[in-house]
Amino acid sequence: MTQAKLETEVSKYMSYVLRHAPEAAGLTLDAEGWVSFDELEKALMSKYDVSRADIIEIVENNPKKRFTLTDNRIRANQGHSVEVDLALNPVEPPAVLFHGTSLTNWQSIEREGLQKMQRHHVHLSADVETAKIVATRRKGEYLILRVDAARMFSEGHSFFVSDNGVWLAESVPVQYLSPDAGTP
Ligand code: HQG
Repeated sequence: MTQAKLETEVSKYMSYVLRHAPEAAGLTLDAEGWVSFDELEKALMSKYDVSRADIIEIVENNPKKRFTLTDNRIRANQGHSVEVDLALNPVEPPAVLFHGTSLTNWQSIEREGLQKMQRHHVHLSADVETAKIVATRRKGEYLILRVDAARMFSEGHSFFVSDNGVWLAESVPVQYLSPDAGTP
């Protein structure tokens, strides 16, 4: 395996462990999702041929900055399904946010709005390109939704932003959604 391939595999495993299944690596997250970096390092080294320097590089070079490593602790910045409280403060969002999904979800989204499903929040992005990347990772035709975040915020809904710039909301009721013009 090339070094680049190995780093991608380790990074994916880190997302899996830190977001969804810490017990798979014998780890326990604290209430805010942090785990000792030494313990994570031990778990990764028992599974992969990586050094501490490699792991630090994976964290630093991660294209979406998925992890924060500080004070010898590490956590995933967003995307959890396990119970954690990231202790994010509500903030005013940009006027418009985007969500990319698959077109087949539209009937159900039209009925019940965007729901957080297995995660803690609905994930939104400030730019349409990111939404398109998320959408095209799914099978079939994609759909980009535009969220009227300004109106949603002014009508009392809270927004949060993760340390790596993903916008988060509890849900997005359908009256704030419209298909983006760029959608096929
Ligand atoms: C859909 C990646 C039917 C929703 C990305 C999505 C993101 C509904 C799916 C992050 C629905 C949930 C999250 C409804 C929502 N009816 N379908 N009422 N409400 N959905 O994976 O946003 O690379 O939990 O549209 O960049 O796709 O992992 O969310 O298609 O930030 O760091 O239900 O994952 O980040 O899927 O992706 P997900 P997502 P990472």
